[in-house]
Amino acid sequence: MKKRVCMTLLLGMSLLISSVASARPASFQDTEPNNTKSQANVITAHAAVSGSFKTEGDIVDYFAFTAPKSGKLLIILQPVFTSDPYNLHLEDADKTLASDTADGSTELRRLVKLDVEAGKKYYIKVDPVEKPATHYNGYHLSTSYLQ
Ligand SMILES: [Ca+2]
Ligand SMILES: [Ca+2]
Repeated sequence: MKKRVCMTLLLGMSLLISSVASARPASFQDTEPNNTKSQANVITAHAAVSGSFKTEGDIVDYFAFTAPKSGKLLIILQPVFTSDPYNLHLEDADKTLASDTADGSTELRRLVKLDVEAGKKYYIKVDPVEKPATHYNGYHLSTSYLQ
């Protein structure tokens, strides 16, 4: 009985430690130019990004990451203001793998879920519907693995 309590306690503590260690994503601010894949801002697969479209030449924002492990990745794009519609795309070097667009949607939050492969490079494209989007008030992007 005592051993079981001890094991439960130990398991609980290790879960706590691992959740604390992974709870805080690395945070980034989008840096121009990042309008093409080759200019993409490099982020991690567990990141919190704040971005904006303050200048006219800023048409899209690209972020690149390499998947550290295989699994289902969740990407959420949330406009700062509810009046700013965005399209969200997940691409690899050659093609679009998944999209959530503002077309016909009343929901402004964009969400993409996809199985990613360890060691493969992926690109997130944040695409404002209106261009130029200099009147937009920015966005928050987050990436994380689903357990
Ligand atoms: Ca930008
Ligand atoms: Ca940009």
